[in-house]
Amino acid sequence: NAKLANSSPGSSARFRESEWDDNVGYFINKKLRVWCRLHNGPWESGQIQTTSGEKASVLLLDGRVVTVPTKDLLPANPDILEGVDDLIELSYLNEPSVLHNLHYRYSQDIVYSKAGPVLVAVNPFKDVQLYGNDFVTAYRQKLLDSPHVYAVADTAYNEMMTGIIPYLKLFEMLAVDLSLRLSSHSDTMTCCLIDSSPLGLMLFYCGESGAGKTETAKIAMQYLAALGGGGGGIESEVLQTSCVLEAFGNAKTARNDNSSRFLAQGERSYHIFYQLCAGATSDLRGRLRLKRACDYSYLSQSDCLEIHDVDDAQNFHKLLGALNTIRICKDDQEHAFEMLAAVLWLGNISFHVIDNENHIEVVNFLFALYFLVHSMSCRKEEMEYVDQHPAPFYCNQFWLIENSSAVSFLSLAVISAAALIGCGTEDLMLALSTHSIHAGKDKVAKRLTLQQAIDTRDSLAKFIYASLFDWLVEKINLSLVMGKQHTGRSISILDIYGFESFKKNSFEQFCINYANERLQQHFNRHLFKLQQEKPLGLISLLDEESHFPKATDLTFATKLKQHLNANQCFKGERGGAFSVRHYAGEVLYDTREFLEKNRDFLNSEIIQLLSSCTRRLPQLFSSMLKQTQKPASSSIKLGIPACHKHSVATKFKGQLFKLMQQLECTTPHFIRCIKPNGKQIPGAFDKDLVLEQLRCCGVLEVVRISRSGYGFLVPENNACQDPLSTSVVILQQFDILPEMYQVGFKKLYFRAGQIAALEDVRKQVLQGTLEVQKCFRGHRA
Ligand code: AOV
Ligand code: MG
Repeated sequence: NAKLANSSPGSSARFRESEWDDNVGYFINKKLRVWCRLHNGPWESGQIQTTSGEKASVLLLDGRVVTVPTKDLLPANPDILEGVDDLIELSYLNEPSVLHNLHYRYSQDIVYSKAGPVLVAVNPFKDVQLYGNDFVTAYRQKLLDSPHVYAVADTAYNEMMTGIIPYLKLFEMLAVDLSLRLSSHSDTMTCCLIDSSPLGLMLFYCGESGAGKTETAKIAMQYLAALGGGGGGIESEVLQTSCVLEAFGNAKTARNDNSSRFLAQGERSYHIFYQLCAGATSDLRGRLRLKRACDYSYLSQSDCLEIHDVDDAQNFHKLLGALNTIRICKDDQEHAFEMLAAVLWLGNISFHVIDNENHIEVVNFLFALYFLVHSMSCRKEEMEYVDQHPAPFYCNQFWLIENSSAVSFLSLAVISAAALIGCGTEDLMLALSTHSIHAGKDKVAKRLTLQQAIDTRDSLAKFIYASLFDWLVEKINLSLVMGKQHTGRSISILDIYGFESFKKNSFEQFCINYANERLQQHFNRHLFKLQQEKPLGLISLLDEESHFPKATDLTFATKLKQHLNANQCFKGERGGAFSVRHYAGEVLYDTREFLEKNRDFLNSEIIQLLSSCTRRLPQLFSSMLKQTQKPASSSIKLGIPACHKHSVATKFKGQLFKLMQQLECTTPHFIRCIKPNGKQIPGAFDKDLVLEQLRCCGVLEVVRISRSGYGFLVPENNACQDPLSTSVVILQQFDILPEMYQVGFKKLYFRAGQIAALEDVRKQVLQGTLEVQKCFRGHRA
């Protein structure tokens, strides 16, 4: 067993430092390569020329000779190890060596490497010649064995087919993250996991935003689809699902043009909105009353309507193709588009304040227009409506008359939204502008304030979109399994949003990073047997505060400080901010809008409205809601009788909990995606950025641990030169009785059960080492 007491220099990372000290002389004599750091700058490759005391003179690759303290030298790997497939094959596992190996491979377009059991994928940001049928065949027939997503998918597939673990359904679960920006006033994130029963096996992608998780997941799907026969069957349907899910679930962000969400200035909402606006046929446009993307306030406010090199219209046609392939019928497609158009039109509904208590009514320009154009023929109530409005309101109308395209779409907002969801214009306006209060036995309608009305409108839009997504996912899953024979086995692919840390971080980043934190914990537990870290409890505090009517973002910030300041990972900051030390780094969050984004309650008027709608989907959505809904007294406190959906964070946490449970009963295969530069460009390899990611996600630890074998279990002074003697020393050290093993020429033979005992000790020792490393990391951070 090569792992057992490997005696080559530097074989155990724990002894690296001391071995290096012993070996400096060796490196000098042999003129071997070293890593050398000048003034704490980047590590450079060189050769030691001479040493004197604590200093060494080093010949760098570019011909310079520099003098550096020996503490700024590290051993470099011999040329023969240049670009090895698996990082654990390196003799020296110091950071510059690991980085160099990845960089060396990357510069030759070899984007995959192994780190023990983990596949490391470095995003090429360009097409690399590593995919396609020839590669699939080569990996399937084991003609190629270099690290690749195909290889991981192949292992997973073989495990599934040989039935090592009970699998349930093929492609049953795809995890899709979904968040939604609809207006600058209240954006909220929902997370949606495609539901499934317990699973067997999972390909598990992690990495920062833009690191390549989604692309890599798709590549794995391609491989699995090709194994399944390729042509026409469920396999190609499965591939088409990503086109649909991405259209509805992904957006352009600052970090990634195809990220699974939206955000601020320069970012977009979900692709599907732009695709629909750009690609719908004139027939469909007519039926949906559709305008251009720039005419919709939900889409136009972030000043970003197009993505470089992306043709939304063309993608819409691809989407239609995909929907057909996965047998979403034309009727259902039309229903879905109606809901999308309704969401867009809802965003254009505006309100104007009618009294000094900030009460509003819905702006319906059509009345004013009628009045101005057909003043003689307008109805009595329209006359009254116009009469009641203050002068500034009229000025706007005149402007609108001149600008006729603006007139037509603004006046159409309420009417179009109402027509698309299938309710009366008046009913929609009423539901958006009033709520009823019980006064004794009677119900009295009371006007909403401007903020309440905006929140109501946006939460309706978000509810429609989120329900649409759930519905679509269910349709896809149903369609995929329909008429298919079940093997009862499955491979699942989990692709989530990556860790994010921006200049300004809000509730969305908190949820995203929280999810990543939980998944990282799973990784740690699985590979390092680390205990779960104690949760912060921040979400419970957020929920408590969200239910409290007088709470503000500042009271929330204060509450956090009061309750969490003792926690090492938490720090209260000035101006209502706080920071959390995540596994991937410290993130500063701004509490502004946390409460509002978390609430996301649906007004009971709105639910009533939806259930009275004549179109099929709104009805369905409201009945879906009623099934999950619990009456809660706390929501009454908000001022509007709200139907208590769970708070966003609680819902999110619940979904994550369910996911974690599912993860626990699977055999995971981890794929770590690495972003080589922050500019999304090919060729650039920012070593610091890469190192940070390797460190944060535990890849370096995995390498060291996978490589460590059992050698480190013996105290250094007991170490023998030859592997077999060292092995025997280890066994004696841990009281493995001589009758329990036999020593061969090259191998040790154990009686049943003995290796497990040894393995336990190894894990315990490693765990101790890791805890120390973690503490160290924490301090540095
Ligand atoms: P993510 O899933 O990790 O981010 P993506 O998978 O969307 O990131 O990758 C971002 C971009 O990197 C893609 O749009 C491609 O341009 C490029 N890319 C990634 N992998 C490859 C590859 N193997 N070959 C070529 N190009 C690639 V996020 O969902 O934002 O966390 O939320
Ligand atoms: Mg993604």
